[in-house]
Order: sequence, then structure tokens, then C-alpha cells
Amino acid sequence: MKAQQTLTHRETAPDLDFDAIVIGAGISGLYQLYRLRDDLGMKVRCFEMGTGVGGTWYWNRYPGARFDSESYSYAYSFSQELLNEWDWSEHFAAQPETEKYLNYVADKFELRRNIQFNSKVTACHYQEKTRSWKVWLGDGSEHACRFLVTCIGPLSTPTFPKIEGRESFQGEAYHTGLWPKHEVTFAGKDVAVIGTGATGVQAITEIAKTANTLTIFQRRPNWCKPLHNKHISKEEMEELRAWYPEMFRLCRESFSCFLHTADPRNTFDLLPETREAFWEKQYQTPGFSMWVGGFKDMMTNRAANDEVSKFVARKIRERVKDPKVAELLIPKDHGFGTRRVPQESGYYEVFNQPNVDLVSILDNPIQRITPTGIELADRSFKFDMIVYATGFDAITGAFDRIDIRGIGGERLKEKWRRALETFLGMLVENFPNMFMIIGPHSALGNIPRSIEYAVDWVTELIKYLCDHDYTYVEPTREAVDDWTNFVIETGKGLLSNEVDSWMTGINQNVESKQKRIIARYSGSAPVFREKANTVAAGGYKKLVLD
Ligand code: NA7
Repeated sequence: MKAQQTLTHRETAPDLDFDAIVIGAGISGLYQLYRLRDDLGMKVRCFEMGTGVGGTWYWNRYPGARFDSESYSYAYSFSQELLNEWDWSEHFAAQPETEKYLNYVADKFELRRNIQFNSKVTACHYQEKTRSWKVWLGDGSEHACRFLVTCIGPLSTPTFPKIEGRESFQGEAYHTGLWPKHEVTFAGKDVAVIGTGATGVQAITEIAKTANTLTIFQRRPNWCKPLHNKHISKEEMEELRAWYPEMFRLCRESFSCFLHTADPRNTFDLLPETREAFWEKQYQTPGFSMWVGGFKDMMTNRAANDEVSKFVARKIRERVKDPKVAELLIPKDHGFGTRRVPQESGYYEVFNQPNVDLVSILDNPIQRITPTGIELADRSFKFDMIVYATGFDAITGAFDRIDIRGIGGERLKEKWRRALETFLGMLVENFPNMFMIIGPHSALGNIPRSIEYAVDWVTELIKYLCDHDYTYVEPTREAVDDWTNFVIETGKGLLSNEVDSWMTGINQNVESKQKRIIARYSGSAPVFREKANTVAAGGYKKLVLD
């Protein structure tokens, strides 16, 4: 046991600036700040890099950005008053509405007074003598606290492609995850988009509406499914409000906290026409129905997965007029649902427009970016604008860009490079008094549901520490081993863990991310909660408390 002696908070660290520091004012940070301040009465400071609240929904203000989960199932559930007051205007709200919602939350709970904006955390070092954390900001200022909670998001570190000459381009250039606040127009412009993940699919559909020409540089296509978004009327909103308790129960009980659950039948137990009718219905159902609500063997049985993939491929061929273009848009390297399924609203029809060109760069990569455009080995293009929808250094990226050091000055980045290990995705051995909301090996799924659970669990643990005059917490080696092995075991046999994607830790633009790993917990959310609840109910025996 590393903690040698029992010391009270006051004795060990009389000069602390804060009881707790929360990094990030996105969905996790806002709720974590609220709970520590209002429920535990703590002195808390939240440091936020941006100039406003919202995290993902602050930075990703690109055209077409919107929820893929039902708005009401994505929102906070912790305050009945908030549920009573807020009306959603669409089943899948667009970014401006979500940003407005998170601002409303910040105002309603008077969270802004404890948030310091424009404050990028650059380093956090654990102080052994005082059992506290020192936190440095980009401006050089230093802040000390007992507890550190990272609310920095699994998809918050945008990555650009490593292409020669990128900086030399003289037109407009934007990354979707760093989209500017000023208006960006496409009318009359020749626009390039690089990247066809969930973000690219949304942005392309919107940009194609007004651009003079739109050229899409696609490395690997993804399987997309229609979103079927709709307006919510006043009456419908009242019905949804009455449904909230039941709806949140459904989310709690479902595998990934979505409103959709897998069909209990196996693909080949059904006649071909029966499964065809099922998929047809799912294709017409809003949201992630077809992905998380597929037949139960879809994600584990390759032959079953092939069948649903063939169905979606047929849909693509029906919707895209030019058969050659349709073939380019059909994934060949992975089956339906084994990477994040982008939800689209007219994406495939974009490729029937005369102003849109699809360029496959899978076997013909971009050679360089020039001051005026993009060059392939055999073609060059001129553009007014390049949009990078090239994704994120996911899951560990936001941690890597902060110099986080634990006991003995051990660097988190190096520790995780040797082996990605956590306890419940919330605690790290040798990094006492540090808590992560949606750290590696956490449950993701419908993320605000997972966030609310994690924040509540961390808050209860901090309360327990304070109630018992503990000033020190870290997970035991055994607990970390058990959780890490469980996460790895749970991921076995899943087709999604056998393909390259941000979910398997791959990002070709990040040097250290060329090898697949198990980066997230891919088991069921109820099982995750059961395990975490058992730890709490048992008096946190899997943790070193002192
Ligand atoms: P993704 O899903 O990681 O997609 C990034 C896209 O960018 C993908 O199509 C990549 O192709 C492409 N990409 C990345 N680097 C390059 C280079 N160097 N050259 C060409 N193409 C490149 O990120 P998103 O932002 O769309 O979505 C991330 C998550 O945010 C999403 O899953 C939602 O949960 C929200 P590749 O597939 O690697 O061949």
C-alpha cells in the first residue's frame, strides 16, 4: 500500500486552491461541476479551453452537425425541472440547438461562475507530500486541488492528415472539429472534403446543397443508414415528456443505453424473406435501429453480418445512379455495423448531383496539397476550400496532450503506451485522486447516459472519501488487472474489434496509433453498472483508501 499514514484534508494540504478541479465544460464537466459543488458543497473550479460551454457541441459546429441519437434520450436526466422546461424541436437535434441547450443548463444551474474559459490545461502533476494535484494552464498559472476530474471527452482531439504541403494551401481550410464561429459559405466555391466518417457524411450532404463543385476524397467508405429526422410538434413534445421515466428506464436497461435493442433472433433462424422484411423496416426506422437493433448474431457471426451488409449494399446501388460510383461507396473491407454507422439524410443522392465528384484515394493517395489545391499521382485539382473531416485522436488523445504525472513523476502517456489499463475506465493505478469521466475502457454507447452514471459514481466515491476523512484513493493492482482482463475478454469475438477504426485505437495520422488495441469497453452497460455498483456497495474494497 503506497499511502503510509492517515492525514486529514486540512493537515495535508492547507493551501489548496480548490477541493476539486474539473477539466472541460462539456456534457461531463458541466454535470460533474454541478454535483461536486451543489451536492457535496465543494469549492470547485472548471477549466475550459473554449470560450463557451458544450465540449463536442461547442467545437463541432460544422454544417450538418447533429445528433444521431434521439435528442430526448441524449439529454440530461438528472433534473426533473430541466426535463419539464426544455423542449426539443427535432428528433435528432442539430448542433446549434444542442449548444443552446447546454448553455441553458449552464445558466439554469449557475455553473458559469465556477468555469474559467480560455483556459487550456497543459499539465497536472500529483503531489505526494500533500496528496494533491497541481494543475498548470497555458498562461503559466498554477492551481492546486485535492481531487482532479478529467471531463475531456473521447473524441475531442482533432487530427489532420499528414500530407505534404498542407500548410501551403492558400484558400479556406477547416477541420470539422475546429469549425470557426464565423459564417462559412460554399456558394460559388469549389470545395474539397477529405474524410467520409460520421462527420464527413453529415458535412458533405450539407455542403453539396450550395457549393459550385464538391469533390469528395474518400479513402474507405462506411456503411451509412438513413436517419429519418423529423420535427417535434408541441403536442408530441408533451407526449415525450410524459414518456421520460419509461424512456430513461429503457435506456438504462438496453445494451448500449440507446432506445434500440438487439432483436433476440439469429439471422439464419429466419426465412430469407422474413429477414429481408425486418431489415426493410429497420432501414425505414429513425436512428440507430438497424445498427444496435439488428439480429443478435449480427456483430459476432460473419455470415450473418454478410447478409445484412448485402441488404445495405443493395440499397446503395438503388440510390446511386452511376453503378461505378455506387461500387466505390460500398465498403469491401468491413461489414455493416463493425465501424460506427453514419446516419445520413440524403447522402447517397448527393452523388447523383452534377456538381459532385467522388474520388477514391484508397489506391491512389493524395500526393500533396499545393497552394491552389490537391494533387494525386495522375490528377490535380484546384479548390477554394478544403474541409478536413479526418477525425480524432480518440479515447486517449485528449489525455496525451496534457502532461499528466502520477506518483514518482510517472507519465500517464507513457504508462498507457506500455499498456492501456484502468479501473472501470474511471481510475488509474499510481494516479491517486484522479478520476476520469469516459476514460479508456469505459462504456460509451449513448454517451450522456454513460456520463451521468460515471459522474454519479465518482461523486459518491468522493463523498465517501470525505465522509471517512480519506485523502487518498487509487485502484489496487488486482482491481486494474481484473477490469482490464474483463474488458479484453468482453471484446473477444466481436467483429467490430477486428477492423481498423477509432474504436480499435487506430488513427493513421497519429504515429503511436498504428496497431489495434481494445480501447473501449464493448460489453453491456447494465453489466458495467452492476460491476461498478458492487464496488461501491462493498465499501470500495478494490481501492486503496487512506
Ligand atoms: P472518423 O470516423 O475517424 O472518420 C475520419 C475519416 O477521415 C475517415 O473516412 C478516414 O478514412 C478519413 N481520413 C483520415 N485521415 C485521412 C487521410 N490521411 N487521408 C484520407 N482520408 C483520411 O471521424 P469522424 O469525425 O467522422 O467521426 C468520429 C466520431 O465522432 C464518430 O464515430 C461519431 O461517434 C462522432 P479511413 O476510414 O481511415 O480510411
